[in-house]
Amino acid sequence: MSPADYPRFAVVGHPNKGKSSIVASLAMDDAIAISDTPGTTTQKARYPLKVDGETLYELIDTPGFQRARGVLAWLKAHETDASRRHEAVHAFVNTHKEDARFHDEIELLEPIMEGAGIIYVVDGSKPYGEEYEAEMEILRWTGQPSMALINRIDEADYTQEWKQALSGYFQMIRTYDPMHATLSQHLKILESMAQLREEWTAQVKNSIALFERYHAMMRERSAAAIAKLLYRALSHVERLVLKEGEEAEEAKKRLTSRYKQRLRSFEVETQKRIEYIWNHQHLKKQQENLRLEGLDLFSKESASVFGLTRKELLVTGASSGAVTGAGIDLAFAGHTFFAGGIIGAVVGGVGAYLAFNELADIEVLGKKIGRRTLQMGPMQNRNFPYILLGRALFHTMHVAQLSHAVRQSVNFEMDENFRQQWLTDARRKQLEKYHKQFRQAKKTDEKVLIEYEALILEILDGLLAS
Ligand SMILES: Nc1nc2c(ncn2[C@@H]2O[C@H](COP(=O)(O)OP(=O)(O)O)[C@@H](O)[C@H]2O)c(=O)[nH]1
Ligand SMILES: [Mg+2]
Repeated sequence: MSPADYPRFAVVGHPNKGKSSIVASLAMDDAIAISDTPGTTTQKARYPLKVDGETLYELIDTPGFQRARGVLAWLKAHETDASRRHEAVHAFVNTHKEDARFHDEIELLEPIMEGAGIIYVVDGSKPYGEEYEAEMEILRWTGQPSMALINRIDEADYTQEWKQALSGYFQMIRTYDPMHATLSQHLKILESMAQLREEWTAQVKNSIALFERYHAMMRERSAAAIAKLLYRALSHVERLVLKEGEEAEEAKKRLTSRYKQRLRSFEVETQKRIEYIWNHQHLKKQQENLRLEGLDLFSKESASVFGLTRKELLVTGASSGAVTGAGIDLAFAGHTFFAGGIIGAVVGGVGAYLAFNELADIEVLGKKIGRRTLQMGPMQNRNFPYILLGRALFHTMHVAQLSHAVRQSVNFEMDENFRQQWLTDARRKQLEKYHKQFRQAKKTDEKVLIEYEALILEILDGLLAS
């Protein structure tokens, strides 16, 4: 596909006015170099927006003007005819390609002369000054469609002053804050870009529709990732084979630490995936770890988390003959233990019914049956899913709304009131139906997971719309 097949827009202006930030925001690319140091962008860089392999439009980040007055003086000296100003700029670019003094001007003028529309960026928190006039004049000489974006970097507001100054030079003037722009503000700028040239209108408008679809897809993928996290974390079973002579208490500690680590790693993986979905691969964040300390994983509720595996007991029971079978039957008097079914309730009580040391003493065919495997999970704590889900929703909501121009570390500390924002009693009831299945350690039906995903998406969409 030749570059002329899609609209292109060169983002230009003075150094350090947020050009790269605007490109990062509109291209949804968090890898673009943004810095307090003027002159960070030294080469033009093209950022095509591709959806399903099709380029909808391209944004071109450029270095800032350095010698606008020098360029304008040259242009005026070489102007032959006011109607041929475009050609004068062409001549300037052609004759200065190798001239290091005008490197930045060439970088930014070249794409414009090749047909790109102009997006001129100014800082609306700084007063207008004459030094901008030469830049605007040069851009006017190119004759290309043009729009000015007023970006207020600081508190002060000179927007009105700027609007007046810009109005003589640009077809359109808009305000845009790349650090906080919402999806709808982003789409509004695209609407304006679509109006710049008739030939571009259909394609850029089409990109708006595709963009909305793309956004919906990102929300869906996020919901799927969150659903998978909850399923994995709730159904996860961690097993540990006891070492010869190892105390159960010690093993229990090891197992607990492994189990917790695993749950945390599920969360970390999911967050990475969500950040990837929203093109925030380079995100730096401050965030508290998933806290599992207060959860009492060995509470009565979580009776099944600690004990021998069901299979192991079944094997033992079936093969051990009278002595052990009778012994264990005795120990679990009255429970239909080997028939299965209530294993969770019983195993949690193993310690009580039969101390681990006693269990270790029972031998079958020369092998000790006790103290061999400990098991933790599936998660029985009833509050845990809501903690994990709350954290995932909070994280996703913020990543989805985070500007791609942000380079500093983002604080993801969850505020106390967040739970009230999404977890009503009715929601909890809906969710609990699934969480209950996930913690039953049986393989959950794909259909159930899809239903659960849809429920998570509904919650996420609600949060993103509010
Ligand atoms: N607070 C704030 N900072 C901004 C905004 N736009 C840009 N910046 C900061 O201004 C500096 C220069 O931005 P950059 O995009 O690199 O400007 P460029 O030189 O025009 O490409 C960076 O430190 C940005 O983080 C804004 O809207 N608000
Ligand atoms: Mg830059």
